[in-house]
Amino acid sequence: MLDPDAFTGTLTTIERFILDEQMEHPGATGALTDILYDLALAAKIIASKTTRAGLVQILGSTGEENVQGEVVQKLDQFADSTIFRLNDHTGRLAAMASEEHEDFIPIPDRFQTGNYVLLYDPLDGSSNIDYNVSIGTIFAIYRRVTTTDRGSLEDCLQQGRKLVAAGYIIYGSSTMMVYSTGRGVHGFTLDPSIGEFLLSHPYIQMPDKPMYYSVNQGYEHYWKDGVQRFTNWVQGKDHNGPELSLRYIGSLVADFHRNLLTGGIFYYPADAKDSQKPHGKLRLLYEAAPLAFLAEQAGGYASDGRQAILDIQPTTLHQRVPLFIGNRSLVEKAEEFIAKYGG
Ligand code: FDP
Repeated sequence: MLDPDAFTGTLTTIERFILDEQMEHPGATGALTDILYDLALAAKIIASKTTRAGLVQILGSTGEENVQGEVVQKLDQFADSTIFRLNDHTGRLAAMASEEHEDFIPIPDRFQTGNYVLLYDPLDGSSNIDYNVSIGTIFAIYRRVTTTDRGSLEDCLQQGRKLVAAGYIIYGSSTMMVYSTGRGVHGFTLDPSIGEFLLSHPYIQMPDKPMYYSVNQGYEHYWKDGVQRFTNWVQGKDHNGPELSLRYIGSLVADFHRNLLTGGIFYYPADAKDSQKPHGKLRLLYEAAPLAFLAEQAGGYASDGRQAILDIQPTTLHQRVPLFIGNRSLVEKAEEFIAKYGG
């Protein structure tokens, strides 16, 4: 593992850092390095639009709905096609899947395929686009499991434990890319004046003492008893609760990012609000699993209330799961309440 202290006082670009990590693996082909570097490039291209969204009149919906029945925003489409177009022809991927597409996305026949699979949520938190609230991109990289033909659905439906790398880009007051290849979580902040991501947060660990709980409490009356009682406990209403303060942006990447740095728990439980979505709103493959990978790498934990998110075997591309993610002690407490009172 790279020495965390080695970065104190240095000016390290994301390219340098990714290459240094690659050199830790003597047999590495460089393909994963190049995928990560292309994602950093996608981040810069998407950030150039999110920061100028009002100016270029790109705000607003296209009027279409995506496969989730949500209104598609123009920036979603832009982010989606940017990531696809940077990755379809490189020969490093066997397949892709995006939250915006119903089926997995094969690599076009005219291009070679490679050993990795990329799953992504191009613009998460998109209901916030028009209101200048932070939004994000989430990505997950697996090794392909099939050996014949070009990539298939099977390559995309992998357990989070098999992740090779995962991360997100947050478009906020600054743009940051945070990722892990299983050797710690590292954050890079974009310096727009030079167009480079610079290492700003090496080896992120969730603080032991959490500050916030984050949940859409407007849906409280749709929750099961276990989630309700857990929330009372977190607030300190119940005996021994930690009395956390509430912060909820409603943009998963932004909520997760804040809690990663401050300590806390984000949850989007199963609720009775929409009978079409009995398992909550968030998607296992595009949201829950990659963030769970980061949480565990940062000393935290993610659960669906009953088992580790990373242990769930996906059965469909757009599968939804309840998500409890953050400090391990808090997530395990949520599991305890759910086991006892349901959730
Ligand atoms: P959005 O609908 O704006 O794209 O999964 C999408 C997501 O946002 C998450 O980013 C966010 O955490 C959640 O949905 C917010 O949902 P609620 O509005 O139901 O709280």
